[in-house]
Amino acid sequence: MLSRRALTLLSFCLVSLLILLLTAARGRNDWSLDSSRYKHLLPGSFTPGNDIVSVHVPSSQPRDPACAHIPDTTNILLVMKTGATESFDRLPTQLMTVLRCLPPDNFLIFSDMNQTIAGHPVRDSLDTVLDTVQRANRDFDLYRRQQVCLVDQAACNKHVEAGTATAGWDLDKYKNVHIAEKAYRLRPGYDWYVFVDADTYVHWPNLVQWLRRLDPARKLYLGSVTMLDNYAFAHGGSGYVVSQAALNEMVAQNPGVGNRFDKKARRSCCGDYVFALALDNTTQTRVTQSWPTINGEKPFTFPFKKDHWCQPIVTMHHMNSEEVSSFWEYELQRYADYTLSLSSSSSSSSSSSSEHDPPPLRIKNVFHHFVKPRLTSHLQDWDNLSDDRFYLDPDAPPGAPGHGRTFEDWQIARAKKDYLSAQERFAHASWQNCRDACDEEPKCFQYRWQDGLCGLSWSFKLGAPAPVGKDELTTFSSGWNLRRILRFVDEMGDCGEKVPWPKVH
Ligand SMILES: *[C@@H]1O[C@H](CO)[C@@H](O)[C@H](O)[C@H]1NC(C)=O
Ligand SMILES: *[C@@H]1O[C@H](CO)[C@@H](O)[C@H](O)[C@H]1NC(C)=O
Ligand SMILES: CC(=O)N[C@H]1CO[C@H](CO)[C@@H](O)[C@@H]1O
Repeated sequence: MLSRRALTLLSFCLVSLLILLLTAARGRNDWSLDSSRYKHLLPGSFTPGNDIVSVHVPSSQPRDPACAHIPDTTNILLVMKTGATESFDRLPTQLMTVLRCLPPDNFLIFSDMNQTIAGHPVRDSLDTVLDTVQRANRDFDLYRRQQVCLVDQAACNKHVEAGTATAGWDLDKYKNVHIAEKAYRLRPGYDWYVFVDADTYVHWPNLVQWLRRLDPARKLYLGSVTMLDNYAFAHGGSGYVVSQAALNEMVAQNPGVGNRFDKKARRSCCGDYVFALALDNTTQTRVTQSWPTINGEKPFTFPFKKDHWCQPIVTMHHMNSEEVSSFWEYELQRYADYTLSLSSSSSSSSSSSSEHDPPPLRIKNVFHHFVKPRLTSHLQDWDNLSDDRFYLDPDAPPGAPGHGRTFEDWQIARAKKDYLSAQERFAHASWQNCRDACDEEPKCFQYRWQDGLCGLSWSFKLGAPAPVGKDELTTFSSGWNLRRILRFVDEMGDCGEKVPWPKVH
């Protein structure tokens, strides 16, 4: 007779065996790794004298069912930047969703202090900034304060007079080049390095499909182009992708690159800009425009139109925890069907894994899931961000809408003043007139009116609630020309087979 203890032990062994068998079967069905891609990264093959390139071994962890749709990511390192004032607001959701499916070796989190979040290391990116730059520099007040905080950071920051958001921002610009340097030193063997913020959403299935088409042995720096002082760089919040070749040259062949740009960072506005200067200076690599696939907007602010429709989406920005979570749920729901249909056919190991790829998620899919069900013809106390053309009267007489308010210079610059039709001449006078002006203009998809300012838009976006108005004049009114939107959707059709990935020359 078996004792109770032996029985328990036996059933435990059986259950473990069953789980092992199940996960092994699942592992074969993953969108498979093409190991030939690693060959060109073997030491010495393209960067003579480089001693720190290591070859990566795919992890054999059992896969989480929520990750069944995530293709092999082991040649991509995700590097997420945050700050101690926000890390606990943003990272837990990222770790439960977008980061959940990455093997722990595949991502690094950098901040402005050493922390752990639910066991995940968060690394201080600033400890290597030159002493001469840190000392007597108000930008580093928050950095120093955080380190002596006896309890949680939220409690320590609560009674600080200046906003911690601006203090966090002042520190942020010193991080990017050091993060790039530290990330490459810690994990030198990846094809691609993807740098994002903690409120950036990364859509992995598309990222993997896109990067598979590109050669990491070329010096590449991909992102959404922003201009500063006539210099083009990749916007950090949208995220930027740097190839092995570019980062290797910048870091491995330029020891101390972070410190060389500390003083420049102090005089600059932004870390993403300083990163671009450092990369350019050390490797002569300039940004390749990858917008709108790399994107600074999110589902509720996307300006849908021809250039925001068939394109696949890889990143979105300003996503709070709730938005990250809802997009993740959508992602799981969308790929559930593909995963099922793939699991029977993909067991033969084919190197052209692209034929097993699910169709990429395009911007229009985001419209259909998140925006279309929410559009109505008219909303009060709502700002739909209509700002392509304005109608306004800067000299509105007493009693007329817009009297006494100030218009911003950029609004006046975008105002139509000449050749006004009868309709347009009074578009600023009420939301109904503004709506009629939109209906009259063939390219207008939506309008917004408030206090003598009528805005029309050549794209459609959902927007956000506006401050509640005191009366009809101060109330924000927004509306959509639904007929025109549906006709556009119809005309664009299913976008065809060809996927407009960003052009990388
Ligand atoms: C953070 O941790 C790293 C690695 O353990 C260490 O080198 C560094 O000095 C720490 N930074 C601070 C400010 O304690
Ligand atoms: C890089 O910066 C250094 C100064 O730090 C400057 O002397 C050099 O000319 C720059 N190189 C390039 C290629 O811009
Ligand atoms: C909520 C929101 O983003 N509102 C924006 C609406 O558009 C105006 C310009 O037309 C911006 O100033 C607001 O910030």
